[in-house]
Amino acid sequence: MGFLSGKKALICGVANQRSIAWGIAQAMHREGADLAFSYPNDKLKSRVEDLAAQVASDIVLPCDVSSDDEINSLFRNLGQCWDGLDILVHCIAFANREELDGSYLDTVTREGFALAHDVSSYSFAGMGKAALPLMEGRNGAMLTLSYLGAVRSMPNYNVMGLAKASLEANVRYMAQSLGNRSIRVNAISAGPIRTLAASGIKNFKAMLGHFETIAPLGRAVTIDEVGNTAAFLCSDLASGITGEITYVDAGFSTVCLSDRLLGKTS
Ligand code: NAD
Ligand code: 0WE
Repeated sequence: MGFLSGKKALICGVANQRSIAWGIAQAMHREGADLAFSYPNDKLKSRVEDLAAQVASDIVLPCDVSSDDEINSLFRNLGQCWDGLDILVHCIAFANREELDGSYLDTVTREGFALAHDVSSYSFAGMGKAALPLMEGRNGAMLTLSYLGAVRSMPNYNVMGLAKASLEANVRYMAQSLGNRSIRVNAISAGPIRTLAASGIKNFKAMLGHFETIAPLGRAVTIDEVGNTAAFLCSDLASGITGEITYVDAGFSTVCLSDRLLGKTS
């Protein structure tokens, strides 16, 4: 019996089989959870339906998180399928592409700042709020995905870094807000992974190479590794953990100087 058996999880942010959300869905399915999925627009609907079928799910509902109406109808629709929800997984981020290329002050705009924070940070609180009636009284868990650019400056990550800083603060405030209802709220800060959101990012290959040089494990992380940690954090095995940012980054964020840069090979 898996450590998530009997749990119902909503996974938001699957775009394709490379999505981090898909790694999370597979791990949660393996551990016995029942799954539902959301998709943001008609273009992605059939792809998400096909992936959902692979993990025995036929609950696939629309939700563009930039709309309160869509967030509210997502949970109204989910309530027609399930009588409760144990796990909410948020793997959603967006900033204007032009603002992820160039120096921060050259690229940031008032509108782009608001959009990045709205879709990538507020939406977690907005979904948490709307999910609450279904999650009450079940020792539930919410999880989101962050990146080291939240707490360190990073070329080109720019306004997304600020949005991730806000998202990480959201994790702490949501954890405080929901603690007395026994709902836990956490984030995983993942190392760089080649996904749709990383495609077309300037110098991504060079960044991955640098990452592999510095990270103690000497390699990138996989969506399966993020998925396993996500499954743990959302399970009763992690009942004492809330408000936390857990790094799944092959140790990258813990390093000051790497052996490999001093020419050592072992
Ligand atoms: P991805 O492109 O597969 O997933 C991003 C998802 O966000 C997509 O499914 C997209 O449909 C969804 N999305 C964007 N705008 C939306 C909106 N308005 N409404 C609803 N959904 C919307 O890429 P990914 O890398 O799996 O990204 C998932 C999460 O992981 C993001 O929060 C990202 O910031 C984070 N992350 C990614 C990396 C990486 O290197 N790939 C590293 C750390 C954290
Ligand atoms: O969070 C992210 C990327 C999120 C993202 C990606 C895109 C590309 C397409 C948000 N909005 C958009 N908008 C688009 O139009 N990551 C952690 C991956 C990532 O993105 C970077 C990185 C890394 C790592 C951008 C610049 C530098 C590093």
